[in-house]
Amino acid sequence: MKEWYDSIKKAQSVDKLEEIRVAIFGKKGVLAAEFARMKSASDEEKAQIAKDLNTHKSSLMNELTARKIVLQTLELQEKMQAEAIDVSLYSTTSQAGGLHPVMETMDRIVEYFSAMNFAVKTGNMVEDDFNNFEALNLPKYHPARDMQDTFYFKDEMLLRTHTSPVQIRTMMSTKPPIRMIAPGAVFRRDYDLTHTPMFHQVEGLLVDEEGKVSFANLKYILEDFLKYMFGDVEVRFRPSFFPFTEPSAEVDISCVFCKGKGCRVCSKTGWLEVLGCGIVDPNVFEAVKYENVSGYAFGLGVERFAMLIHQIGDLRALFEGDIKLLEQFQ
Ligand code: 2NM
Repeated sequence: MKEWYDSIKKAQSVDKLEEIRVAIFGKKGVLAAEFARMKSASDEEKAQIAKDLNTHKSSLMNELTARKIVLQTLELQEKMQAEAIDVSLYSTTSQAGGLHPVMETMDRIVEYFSAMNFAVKTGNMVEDDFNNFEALNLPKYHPARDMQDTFYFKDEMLLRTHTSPVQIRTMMSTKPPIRMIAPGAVFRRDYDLTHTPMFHQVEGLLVDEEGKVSFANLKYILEDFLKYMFGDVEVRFRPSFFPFTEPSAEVDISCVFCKGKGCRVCSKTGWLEVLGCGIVDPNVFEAVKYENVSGYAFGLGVERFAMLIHQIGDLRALFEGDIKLLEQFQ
């Protein structure tokens, strides 16, 4: 009998164990054979043999059951290990690309103004002093130039600090009326938690005959635009200053995070600054040799819009190219 106990202990699979079970307990198994042999024994012997055989029968059954549980557990573990899937791994199937949230936001802004009949114009990122500063009522040594930390090349060439040179070049080469926006990358020597040396702007310009363009016109379109971008928000205009517009205003929306109640993002004010705008300064029209015209202009930072729309708290997330972030914007 000992060999049968050993064979149970040594069985390495549930299948093998089943073979052993049949060999012991089956109709043609060893136990049946032993019980059959018993018939030829004497009566006293029979009782003893039957008792021994029954003891072995039940302990062999116990051994089998115990071993079966061990083997089943092991086999399940092996199967699970073999079939385990690392859900954080990328599949080998092709991955669809998607627009970066900054570009998606820029497209949406462009879409609004295109629908309002604004032409979309682009220009060069490398500009000259005249188009980036001088024509925008920012003469040399003007203190406002300190506000623009500029990347300079030699010969008064520079990386544009805003997209306004596109407006200047458009006015220099086209007769009024003008209705345009200039989306694109701009550059400033600024790098901290809330500033990157390259970011994106959309600026707009509308010029028509003198007296035809009012601050009310500007206010109307920007309010409509901001509701298109952010949904049901409050909009307010605050007096401000830009060298190229007079009067000038900064535009706030009620905080999209706390609905104006006051939170960390809006510094408890309930308002978020999103735009700058104003009536184009006569000095700008003089620089581009426009006469008897009036106009409005505005400018905004696209990264800031994207962050507010998608509730992205950290500007750097937009520049790190982290696939796991970008995948969420397909
Ligand atoms: C802003 C705010 C206010 C602006 C002015 C002009 C131009 F070329 F017509 F003079 N372009 N963009 C402007 C005005 C930009 O950005 C915050």
